[in-house]
Amino acid sequence: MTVDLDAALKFAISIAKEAGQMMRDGQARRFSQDAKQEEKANSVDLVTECDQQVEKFLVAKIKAQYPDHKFIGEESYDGEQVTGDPTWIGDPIDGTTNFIHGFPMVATSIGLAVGGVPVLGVIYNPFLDLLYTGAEGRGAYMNESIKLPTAVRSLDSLSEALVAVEYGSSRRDPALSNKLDTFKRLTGDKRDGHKMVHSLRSVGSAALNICFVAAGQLDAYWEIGCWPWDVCAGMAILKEAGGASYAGKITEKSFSGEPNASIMAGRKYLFVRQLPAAKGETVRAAQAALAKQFYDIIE
Ligand code: 2AM
Ligand code: CA
Ligand code: CA
Ligand code: CA
Repeated sequence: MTVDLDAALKFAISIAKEAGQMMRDGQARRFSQDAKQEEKANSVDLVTECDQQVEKFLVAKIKAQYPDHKFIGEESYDGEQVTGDPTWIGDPIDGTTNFIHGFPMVATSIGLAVGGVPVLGVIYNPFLDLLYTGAEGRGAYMNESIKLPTAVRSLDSLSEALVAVEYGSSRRDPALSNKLDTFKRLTGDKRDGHKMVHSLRSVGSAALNICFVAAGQLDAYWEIGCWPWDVCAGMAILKEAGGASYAGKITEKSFSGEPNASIMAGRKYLFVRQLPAAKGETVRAAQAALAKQFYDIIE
């Protein structure tokens, strides 16, 4: 089944904008009613009525436009696997905790995978009116006019990097301690044997983190625990912006050949931005070298 990506992109942008309006309205309504949210797995894994409304809206629009395509989304997920069929993979609200608090790092994320590979992504932050898009062979853009990446500086070592991380919704030890240990190894002083990256950022939206890496505004994003709806759209955008996605269990082989692995490779991810090709080295090799420095710290 072939998909007209130009038409699909136009369609995805239009439903993302509509979803954005639902999110602005939903947030205003929540604040005026002092609405409460539901807890899923625990008291930091939250969902609102708006998450569910937006997902229902996306499903209905996609089913009407593409009756032969599949859909996987966070709020209706029931164990579906990503197959080779055209599959829309969406997160109605990425950054639900931010949405609840009114912190404006919130987005709707709409991706399309064909053959198990993300080929199209639309990520819209309605609170800052930021739209990130990408489709295979067509480049990646911010607000439909600014081509990504906007900034490509050299980056000789991970210690020069600005890196996104998140705390996730599982706060149990030893998983949390392991994560915090990694944060320490990344940020700690060189004299104590740590990497001393420029800093870590935790803005609370996986989709937006990947967009910032695609734009070159962040150097890398490391995550454990992502689901396909957190990364599908972002991976399509990042690939078109010349960035690299490393997914799943990392072995030496992960750093050879093409990155941008399958979205079901596992729940660990590392995203690296576009880099300038230096001294006869390819961009891919430079990105792999940076990823390797990362994995020497975290694996
Ligand atoms: P959500 O808002 O759609 O739930 C902040 O923690 C970011 O990580 C958000 O993008 C959030 O998505 C996502 N997230 C939620 N639970 C997670 C988990 N267990 N592991 C990794 N990311 C998670
Ligand atoms: Ca969630
Ligand atoms: Ca999410
Ligand atoms: Ca979500």
